[in-house]
Amino acid sequence: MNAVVGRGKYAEAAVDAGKMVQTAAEHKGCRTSSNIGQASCGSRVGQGDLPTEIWERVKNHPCYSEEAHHHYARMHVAVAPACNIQCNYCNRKYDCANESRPGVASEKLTPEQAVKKVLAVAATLPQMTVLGIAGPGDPLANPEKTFKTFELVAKAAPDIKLCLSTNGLSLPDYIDLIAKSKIDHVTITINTIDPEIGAKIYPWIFFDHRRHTGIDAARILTNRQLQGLEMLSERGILCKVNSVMIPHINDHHLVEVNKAVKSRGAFLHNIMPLISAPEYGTVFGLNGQRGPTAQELSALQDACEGEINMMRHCRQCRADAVGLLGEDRSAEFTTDKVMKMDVEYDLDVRQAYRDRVEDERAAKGKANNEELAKLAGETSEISLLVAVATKGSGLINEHFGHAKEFQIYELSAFGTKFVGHRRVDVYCQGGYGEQDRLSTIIRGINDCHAVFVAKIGGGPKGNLIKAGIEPVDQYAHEFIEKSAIAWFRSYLDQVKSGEIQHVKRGDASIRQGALNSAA
Ligand code: CLF
Ligand code: SF4
Repeated sequence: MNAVVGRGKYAEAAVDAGKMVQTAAEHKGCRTSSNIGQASCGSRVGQGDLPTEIWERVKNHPCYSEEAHHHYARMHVAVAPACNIQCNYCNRKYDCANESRPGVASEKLTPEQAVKKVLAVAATLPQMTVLGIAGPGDPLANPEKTFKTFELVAKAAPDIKLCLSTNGLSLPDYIDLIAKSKIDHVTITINTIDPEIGAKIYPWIFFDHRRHTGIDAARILTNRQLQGLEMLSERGILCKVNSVMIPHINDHHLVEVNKAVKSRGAFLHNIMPLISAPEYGTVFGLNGQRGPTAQELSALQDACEGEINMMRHCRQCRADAVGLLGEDRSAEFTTDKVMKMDVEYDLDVRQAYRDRVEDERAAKGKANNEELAKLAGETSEISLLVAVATKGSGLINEHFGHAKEFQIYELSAFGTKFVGHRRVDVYCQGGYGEQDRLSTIIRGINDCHAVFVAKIGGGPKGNLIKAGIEPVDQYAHEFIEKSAIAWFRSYLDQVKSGEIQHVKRGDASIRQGALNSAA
């Protein structure tokens, strides 16, 4: 199959690479369900239909594989302060918002400090498998520091994968160096392929020794991004495209972007919500531009889902993030602390840890598949959402009151499908629960039929039941998908027997009655 199909009119004008792109995007059938035999990096349990060579490159990358993000961590080093464009959602006081959320400014590091930090983290967290450079500006606007850091890390820690995130303006100039530096994963932020839309997002770029503005700036940026994507795809470098969803500016247009990047060989598309709180001082924040709701984001991700994998587990992490996605251990690795650490970086210890994780993943896959097999022949069209409190490892292992986020799964006769996460304020405040926070948490997961937790107190349990959300703690410390499927089978049985009545998500009123009588 030829991966270059259906170029859009803007892209047509933008790039003429003249070659067909043979890439990882050629594989088909990307679903994020756990169906046995279902394929792709979205597959919950294995390689599926991904070529072995591609699978080996994504299976331990927490951003490129949703399943891997339960087990493996990434870290960023903030070696790239400068930027060559201006985005209306960015305030330079903070990290690059193309790969992070605003509100935190990273400590800037030299390449030598960065490699010491990488070794310190690698020695402490054997689950850290990927080093990314994602700011705080644009890595390719700081090429010396960026490539020096990658070079030092590749020599000192050869088992760590190298990952780069860029706005794409300088990308075509560095393809050879990226390939030579063994950078295996590149993210390009592409918010539009229409220069008129681009002019509403980018007030200026600095290119070819001068500043460009308006439609001219946006056209140059788009051309360079798409050209860079094609060139990377031709080299077999895995590309993820990030897009910031900006309601009424590029939201509907992102479906076109999705097609354009898919046709150029992108492996994964990550549509992230605009964050535009006024306190961050961005143009969008100050002019009242809102971000999308969780439902709007989810609907757009659904609309784009097809042959290209959609990333739904991005946590918009900071340019010095450390740890599993969703946890932030950067405070343990400040420059002061790292420089004082005696680092023992031991490849064997790290490999032994990964072997243990692989055993756990295999056990999880087997358990999930066995449970899923019990759904075979199920014809119910019911699908519903559940929330899960987890600290990682694919287990239901977090208390309701300690959860900083809930992972959201869709359950249906096809199995489970990870559809996102919802950040929440922690309910438990050292021995007592905050009632206001509980109300906010319940509102945040109100479209879910159940919440799976390792433990939950009587107070929140009662409130959840009143809200029509079933608190489920009987699967504490068991695998998420296996437990969710077991619960779903029992739910279907109750619906079929007339014990409960199924209501569509978001409408908890009827189910509330059923739960109240059960409480
Ligand atoms: Fe970092 Fe980005 Fe590499 Fe991941 S993050 S450079 S691809 S290692 Fe991941 Fe963080 Fe989302 Fe980025 S969750 S913001 S997608
Ligand atoms: Fe800010 Fe990143 Fe945009 Fe540069 S590319 S302006 S650092 S969001």
